[in-house]
Amino acid sequence: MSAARSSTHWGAFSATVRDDGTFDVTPHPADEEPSALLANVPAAAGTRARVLRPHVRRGWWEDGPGPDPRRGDDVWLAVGWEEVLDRLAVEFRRVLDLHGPAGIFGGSYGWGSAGRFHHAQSQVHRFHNALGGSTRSVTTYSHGAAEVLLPRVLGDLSLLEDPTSWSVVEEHTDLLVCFGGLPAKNSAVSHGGATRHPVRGHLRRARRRGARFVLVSPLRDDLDGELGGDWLAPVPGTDTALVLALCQVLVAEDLHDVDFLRRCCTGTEQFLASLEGADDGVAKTPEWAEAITGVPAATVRALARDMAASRTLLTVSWSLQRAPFGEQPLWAAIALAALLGQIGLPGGGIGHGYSSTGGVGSPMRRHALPTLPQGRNPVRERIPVARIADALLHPGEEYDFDGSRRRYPDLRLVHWTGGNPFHHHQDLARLRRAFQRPDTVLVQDPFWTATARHADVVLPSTTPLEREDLGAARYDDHLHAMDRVLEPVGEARDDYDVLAALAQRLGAEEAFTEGRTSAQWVAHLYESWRAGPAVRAGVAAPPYAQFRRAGSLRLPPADPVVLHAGFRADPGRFRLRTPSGRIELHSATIASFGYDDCPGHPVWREPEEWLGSPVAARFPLHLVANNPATRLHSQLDHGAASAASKVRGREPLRMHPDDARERGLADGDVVVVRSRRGSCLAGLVVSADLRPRVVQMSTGAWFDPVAGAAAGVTCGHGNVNVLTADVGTSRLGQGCTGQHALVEVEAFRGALPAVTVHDAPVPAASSSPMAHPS
Ligand code: PGD
Repeated sequence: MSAARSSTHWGAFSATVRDDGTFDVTPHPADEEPSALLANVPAAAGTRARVLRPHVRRGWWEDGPGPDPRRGDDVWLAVGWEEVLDRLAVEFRRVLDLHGPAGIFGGSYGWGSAGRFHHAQSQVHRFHNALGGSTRSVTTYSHGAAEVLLPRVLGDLSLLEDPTSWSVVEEHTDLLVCFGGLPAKNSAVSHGGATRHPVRGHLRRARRRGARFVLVSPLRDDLDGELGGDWLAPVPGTDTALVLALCQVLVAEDLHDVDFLRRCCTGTEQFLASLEGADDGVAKTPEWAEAITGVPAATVRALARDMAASRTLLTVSWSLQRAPFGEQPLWAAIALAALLGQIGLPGGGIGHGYSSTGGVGSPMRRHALPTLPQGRNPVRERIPVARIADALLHPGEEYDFDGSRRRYPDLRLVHWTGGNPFHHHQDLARLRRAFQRPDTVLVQDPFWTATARHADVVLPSTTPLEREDLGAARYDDHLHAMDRVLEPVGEARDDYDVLAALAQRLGAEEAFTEGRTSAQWVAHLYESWRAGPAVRAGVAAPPYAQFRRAGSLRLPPADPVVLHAGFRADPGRFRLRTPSGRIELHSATIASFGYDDCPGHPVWREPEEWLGSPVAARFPLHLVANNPATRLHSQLDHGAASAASKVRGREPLRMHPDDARERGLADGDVVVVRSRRGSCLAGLVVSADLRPRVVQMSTGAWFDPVAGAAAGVTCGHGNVNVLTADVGTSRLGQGCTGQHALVEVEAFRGALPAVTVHDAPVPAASSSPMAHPS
């Protein structure tokens, strides 16, 4: 038996490792609400789903690089490390010589694992920069639309990154109106790590003080039942109409804060005129909204009055902007908060992403954390992250983004490390076609993810359990020494060592490694931090050896935030970084772009797929494809907590009892879910916690086209992204719209195929002369 400590995006823990390599996980003692996801961690130690050796796709290995329709559907050969690294070095050199560094796609988007040095994306970016750079992506799948909108409207990302602190909300807010709720499952996770999970505690104490909660979501469990909130369940995708009607009531009943609007906002006149129908002749009254949202007009009026009479905080979850026209609900809610005039008051105003992740609402630490320097990327080419399939399918084609007209680059070598686009992207059948276009796809991952299965070369990575690192995150109050809990599984290597070996073959070893081993790098990052940012922040950090022995270091608390308090008090002195220096309810800049899908002020636009659209005649159920409660994205889908949630091995799909009855379906049935783009199997869970005609299925079940082919569907396991559409939020933000799709559900009849995707694909029994038998 041995003991070790480590950290994940969903919590820090200590592990007791038995002699046979199995282990138990004990949450960090400071954690008042440890995440259930910790139960998945031991699965990382087993060999199931692990890539045990380097593998190549036969077509690539034998026929050389090039677009290939067999990619994703070819034979795997297990090969040796040295020969595969040699071949990869030749391919990197070929692409660099013929197409330049812009021909390499190194966006490599993904959450990877916690850990400051072994952070996969930082590693791959540093490696590419040592070679001359690569094409990257901008913005995120989490909040792509918000990242583009907020700087235009509020001047920066503080609403997203550092809104008013939970401790202030707990003490001051009387009414929390939560668009998209405050889902506890999401606050369990925080990028980089979360030693403590304080959100539930803050909410409980606010409730005990007498705060009232209003949940606005098609799903009742987007707010903890113990908070006793009122539940408004608008038709999915119609929140903007609801918010505009709330604004209209405030103005019509003279409840809006004229002084705040005059001092702190611009574009008020245009926005108020649009509420009365200046754009389209239609006043945005509660009756107008009722016909769209299904929320009674009287409820809207009562809520608007309550908001004006209370210290009110609006919260808008990230999920709301992960849908067509996703900029609109957020912008409309900012306008509503401005009309209420409480922005900058303790516990009033608006926040974006409270409980969309655990960190938001904990004051962000200002000082730098230990960070691997990435060098400089001379390639200026950047694509919006969720436009990857378009870029691969349409090189050279023009597109719009945030006011500029751009052209997709010609990507020849795709290198993905620490992310899983066949989990996070939409319309996976289209992504499959896109992945057949480049010359080479290289994936480094510990697991046989669907992305690995669509690669030419798969290199086995260690998991954080198999390496030493530093754990830290900008909202967390601890710096952790992450121990090596286990020996590497199979032939897995650290991403750093793999990239160093490739860099050496490409003449860039010194630039990439600076002569350090990974252990030396971890110590170096810590000591550089200790001597610089830690000193400036007044952190008394011990020398590295002492820190490692202690296991963790408590960081001093950051001061609670009341967002925009200074601006509110003196908008002339604390100007926002918008063109007007104020909150832009109408943005002349956005209006000047001439985008009909994102005009100059917040508007309601009908998405192509919603319950009021013609598509609903064939696909009459609205799917909410949200983030999962039982795993992080697709990570450790075969772990105990995730596996326990499956229904007959399929990803659960929740449906209202009325809709199940209408279709003759019962709890526990295996069903087929179809959209205009694809179909998958799912396991039915009947629940009254949804609005009728809404179904819910989480992301992250591994894409299983093999089981799908046997069942006559696109995925036999239940990856929702075979159903969702690959379109951007608008020409402004081009964000991910994976949250919503229209679907129909029916009983699955026939022999149920086994889910194959959690087991490694079988390498060819007899491989080419170059390949090693597995
Ligand atoms: P993960 O499953 O976290 O998903 O998408 P993301 O790609 O981040 O993928 C991380 C991968 O990194 C895993 O395959 C894991 O094995 C691998 N990995 C972990 N550690 C290491 C390491 O050390 N080295 C290497 N090489 N690999 C490692 C998440 C994305 O999905 C996000 S952030 C959001 S918010 C989106 N949400 C939705 C949504 O709401 N609805 C839909 N339909 N789709 C979404 N997709 C998006």
